[in-house]
Formats: sequence, structure tokens, C-alpha cells
Amino acid sequence: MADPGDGDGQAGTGSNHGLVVGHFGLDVEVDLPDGQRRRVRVQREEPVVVGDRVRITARGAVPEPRDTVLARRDQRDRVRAIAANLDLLGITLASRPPAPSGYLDRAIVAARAAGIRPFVVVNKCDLHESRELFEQLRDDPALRDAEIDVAAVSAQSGEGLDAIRSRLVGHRGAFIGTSGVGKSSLLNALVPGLALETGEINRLTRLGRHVTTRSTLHQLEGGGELIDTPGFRDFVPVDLSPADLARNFAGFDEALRSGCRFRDCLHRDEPECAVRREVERGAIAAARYEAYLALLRDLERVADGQRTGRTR
Ligand SMILES: Nc1nc2c(ncn2[C@@H]2O[C@H](COP(=O)(O)OP(=O)(O)OP(=O)(O)O)[C@@H](O)[C@H]2O)c(=O)[nH]1
Ligand SMILES: [Mg+2]
Repeated sequence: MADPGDGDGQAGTGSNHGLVVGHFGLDVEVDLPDGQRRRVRVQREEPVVVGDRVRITARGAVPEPRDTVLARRDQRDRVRAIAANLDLLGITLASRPPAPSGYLDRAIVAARAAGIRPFVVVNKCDLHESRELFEQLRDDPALRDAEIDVAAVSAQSGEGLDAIRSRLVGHRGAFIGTSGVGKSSLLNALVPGLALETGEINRLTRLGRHVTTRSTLHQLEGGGELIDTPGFRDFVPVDLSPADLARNFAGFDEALRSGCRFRDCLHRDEPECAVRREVERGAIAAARYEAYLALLRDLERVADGQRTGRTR
């Protein structure tokens, strides 16, 4: 009998390893090194997401250890991995629909804490309001301090797409963002021949319609890979400690280089805090600091709820 670890009898050739490019309930779609694409079962107890490297065995696709994973908590408080082994995250915004307050900050902190480099993609720059949003974010001192680039793009006019392609060469990135900002439209514009489903924004609620329901990974012609993800209204990071937030909040970077007295400083009432000193000097805007404190309170509330077994 064949070795059960050797599903297709080709162990040692490398063809029993692959990259997950799509997820369909109990099946995943795997790209094999010989260029073939195959559907393989996954085990419920060994969850696999797009971007995972897997070994194909008689039991199905078995995930290999991940370098990075981006995860969120859904509305029912379940942990949802979005994608694995990313090194770039394109946080996608547009004037329509606008991101909920704190969305960008949460996504940035989650990416940085997971070891993924974030950048901001302002889509629909063919529209005046999106262009204004781009200009506002391009000039945002917190993003500049955190060295987070802001790209102006339009899936419709093609503006900025070459810059996105160049950025992704040699990288694996994903677009995340609220439903309707145009993530799938951007993928379609970036990858010739791709026809991901896209959808109109609801005229009454002005929200997207959650058209994409599964993440999918796509190769870019010039090299690099890009993942389309389902839009979600809010981004509630997973396993993010108050200390992760304190270290990764965009706009505290310069202050943190000079250093707080305590390594685990939460920048609240600790003595000799570099962040508070910069707030008092006016180098960090008071509103920015308030936004940080609000996120810190949110995280502590979530952590408290988990400790006492309550769900939010
Ligand atoms: N004006 C303009 N509209 C765009 C642009 N890109 C996308 N849209 C429109 O925005 C709407 C939503 O686009 P999608 O690509 O489905 O958005 P999505 O972010 O993938 O949405 P979900 O899959 O629901 O998360 C569609 O009506 C698109 O035609 C753009 O650059 N300019
Ligand atoms: Mg979509």
C-alpha cells in the first residue's frame, strides 16, 4: 500500500506540496509546482487558508507552519484567518463607502503586529471625493511617521495600477477593506483575463453588498501575488495585546525611537513616557492620542470579556 503521507504517490518529487489559492467549504484549490491546479479536501481540525503552503496526503491538504497570518474576529466573535504568509497588506479605502472610524488604525496595527507591512490604497480616485481622501491621507503626519505609503488608484481609469504592480514584485500581498471599496475591481484591473465578481453599492444604505465571500490568490504577470478578500464592515484584530497596540500605533514611531522609560509602557500614566511628552510638546496631535486611548480601551474591553468568558 502507498505511504499514507504520499497521497499521489509522488513523494520526494515536491509535487505533493502546493500553495492554497482558493477555499471552497471543505475543499481548497492548490497550485502545484508543476503548474497544475488541484482541488483537495481539508480536515476540519486543521484549518487552511489562502496563502497556506500545504502537503497533500491521503487525508487531504495538511498546512505547513506559517510565517505570518492575518486574522480578525467576526460578528459572532469567531476567529477568522483571512490569509497566510503575506508580507504586504494593501488597506483599501474609498470615499464611497467610507471606512468606519478607527478602521485604518486597527488594520495598520494588526498588520504591523503580525509582521506584515501595510500600505494604503485609495481607490476610485477618478471621483473627486476619493482624490480628496487621498490628499488628506498622503499629508497625514501619522502615516508619514510610520512610513506607510499612500497610493492613489482607480480600477476604472487605470491610474496608479503600475505602481501597485511594481510594489508587489517579489511579494505576496492582500487587499482588505470595507465591502464596496473596489478590491475585486482592482484585482480585475491588475490581472489580465481575471473576472472576479463585483457589485454595485446599495443606493439606500450606501454600503457594499458583500459580493466576494472567499479569499482568492492571483499571480501578477510581472511577479508577485495578490489576494482578494471578502469585505467586512469592521476590523477587530485577534490576539492583539494592549502592548502590541502601544508599540504599533501609527504616528508614535518617532517618539518610540527615543524610548519610554518602561519597555511595556502603554503611554497612559506611566512616568517618563515619550509619547505623552510629544503630545504635550504638540508634536503628536491631541486628537491622535485620543484615538489611541479609545483603541486601547476597546482592546482592554475585549481582553476582559475573553478572560471572564463573556462574548462581546
Ligand atoms: N468610480 C469608481 N468605481 C469603482 C472603482 N472601482 C470599483 N468601483 C465600483 O465599486 C463597486 C464595488 O466594487 P467591488 O470591486 O465589487 O468592491 P469590493 O471591495 O470587492 O466589495 P466586496 O467584494 O463586497 O468586499 C462596483 O460598483 C464597482 O464598479 C473605481 O476605481 N472608480
Ligand atoms: Mg470583492
